[in-house]
Amino acid sequence: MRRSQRMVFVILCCCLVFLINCAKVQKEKTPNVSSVSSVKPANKPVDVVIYTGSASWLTLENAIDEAKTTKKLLGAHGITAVITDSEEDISNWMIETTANDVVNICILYGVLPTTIYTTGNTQSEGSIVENWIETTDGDTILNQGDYFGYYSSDETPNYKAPLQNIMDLPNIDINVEFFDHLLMHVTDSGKTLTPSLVNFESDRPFPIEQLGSEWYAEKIFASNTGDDKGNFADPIILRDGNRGRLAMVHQTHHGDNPKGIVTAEIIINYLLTD
Ligand SMILES: [Ca+2]
Ligand SMILES: [Ca+2]
Ligand SMILES: [Ca+2]
Repeated sequence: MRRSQRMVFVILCCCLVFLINCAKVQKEKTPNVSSVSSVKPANKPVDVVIYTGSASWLTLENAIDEAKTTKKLLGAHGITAVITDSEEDISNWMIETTANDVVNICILYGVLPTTIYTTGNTQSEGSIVENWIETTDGDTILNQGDYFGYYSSDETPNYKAPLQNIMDLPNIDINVEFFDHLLMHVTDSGKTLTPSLVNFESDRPFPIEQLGSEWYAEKIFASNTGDDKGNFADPIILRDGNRGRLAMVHQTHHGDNPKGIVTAEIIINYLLTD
């Protein structure tokens, strides 16, 4: 072989090696579609998020235990739930699931994260949580322990205004001064939908007669009369016309209640049934 022919041969060999290497790298960069999609199924947001960053009227340890119980029972029914102590997770997920045509549920333990409702009641309108429940998704805040929204996650008391601002009912008041230890009797709906619910003393039973505008008692699981005609109820699901919901479940002052199980039953047998 002449010197010039050898040079051409060497150059061709180099080009061939280069192209083979390029092909290899390209192949390695190509994602395995089936394995990616099996890890994140269609990027669907989770159904239920449970906030355990802080709690009021139950210890944080107790709240985490109840959260784990709820998550485990939901998981057994194919309902996805995430437990998080991150306020940012709550707001990001809430923005993601606002008006997505799916019922989503946020479980709180007596404390409202500042990321979805600012401290100091400066958001009488337009908070992330109010926007979230004002669509026809049927999205639901489910509160356990202290009066819904009474404390903010930075430990500032917001008192009764969050409930008033979020419901757009300026006088709504759970009458904290008068109704500690009010006995709740399980209703027929409660017996059917929440078999783990037993009669108990509620410290913040919801005063049904104060409902106004389009809010109504969608489902009463226990009340002071044991039926839908009582003046006070807990657990209860309140609904804003055909929009979102507030559920109050075992609003008790360190009460020894089956909070995690009853919450799971309400979600499985009522809110996310189908
Ligand atoms: Ca939604
Ligand atoms: Ca509003
Ligand atoms: Ca408002």
